[in-house]
Amino acid sequence: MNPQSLARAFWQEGFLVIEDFFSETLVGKIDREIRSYFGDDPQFLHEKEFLERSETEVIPWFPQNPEMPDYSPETGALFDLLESDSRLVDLTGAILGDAWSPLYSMVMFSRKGTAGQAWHQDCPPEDSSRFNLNRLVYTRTLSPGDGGLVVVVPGSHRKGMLPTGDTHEDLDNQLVISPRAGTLVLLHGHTWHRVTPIKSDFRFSTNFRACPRGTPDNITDICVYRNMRYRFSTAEVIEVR
Ligand SMILES: O=C(O)CCC(=O)C(=O)O
Ligand SMILES: [Fe+2]
Repeated sequence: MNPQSLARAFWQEGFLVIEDFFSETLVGKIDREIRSYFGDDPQFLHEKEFLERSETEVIPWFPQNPEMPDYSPETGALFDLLESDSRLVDLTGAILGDAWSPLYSMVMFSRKGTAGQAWHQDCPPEDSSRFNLNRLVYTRTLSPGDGGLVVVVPGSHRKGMLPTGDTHEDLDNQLVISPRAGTLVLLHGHTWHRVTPIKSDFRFSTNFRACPRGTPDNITDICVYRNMRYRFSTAEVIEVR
């Protein structure tokens, strides 16, 4: 693995997929931990208006954040093993440059029969130097028919604002990624992306977000959807599109 050539591919396409990046044994442990945390019937924490408008149904968990009431050091340490992998650290540095920082890690759980995640950009694209990097780890292999696939438009991190339109429609030039246990997906926050509806019993991803030097910590507070801009900190639709 050559971090420099992978970083070039990332900057060309706005995303990068590396299968078998993590061992099945390690992601298997993480997968069991996530299953036991959420149980069989987790409930949504997001506000009703967000769920209705956004066509995005995820339940977040922040397993490495000691300020969360459900924090456990043992569980946090397991997620640290993924994040501190030297290959991941080197690749992140090659992409973001020196003095990048981790933002936070988040597991996103979706229940069967839910919408997945509508087309979005994780943060507003007006300033191309202000963005987050998603470092997504998948701990189980999706089978055909499971849904929960990640769809991206290659090169769209350079195309500015996601166009308005239907929240889940197929877009020209979209590319569908079908993650397997151990796959790492690096995704620029301005790249247009979505997750297809969930047909399996549940679906989750683990995201170690990071950002370049000088990026404000609240870079992902405002998310751009095709029908709105939404601010999470105030649970508010700040623009209807
Ligand atoms: O869950 C996924 O696969 C994609 C998540 C996503 O859109 C994000 O973390 O910004
Ligand atoms: Fe996203």
